[in-house]
Amino acid sequence: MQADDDGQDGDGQGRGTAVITRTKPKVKKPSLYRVLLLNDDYTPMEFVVHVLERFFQKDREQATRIMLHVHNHGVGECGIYTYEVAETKVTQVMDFARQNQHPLQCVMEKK
Ligand code: TYC
Repeated sequence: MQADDDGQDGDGQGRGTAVITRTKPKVKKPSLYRVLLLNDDYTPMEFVVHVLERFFQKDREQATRIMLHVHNHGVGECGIYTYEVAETKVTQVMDFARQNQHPLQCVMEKK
């Protein structure tokens, strides 16, 4: 920040006002969060593929690749989002899994 400095304690016209100008742009990059699916022994593969298509806008091929990665490695990334979007995805997936009585777990972690 910088203030008026014309030595007149004002706007240069003797009226005693001061203008403060912002020199540092007030912008912050939002924190990003990974949304992850966790493997389990019971959720059907086809259900996981459907979740990835429905909530993460993956096509069948991408969804199948991610599902198999989770199946083989225990955890996998569905996408990277700002906090509120990530939180919404997790809630949607957990609600949908529960409605269908599958133990599928979805979590988020700060990048
Ligand atoms: N392991 C599950 C099975 O063999 C499939 C599965 C994949 C479950 C990914 C959860 O996040 C998951 N039916």
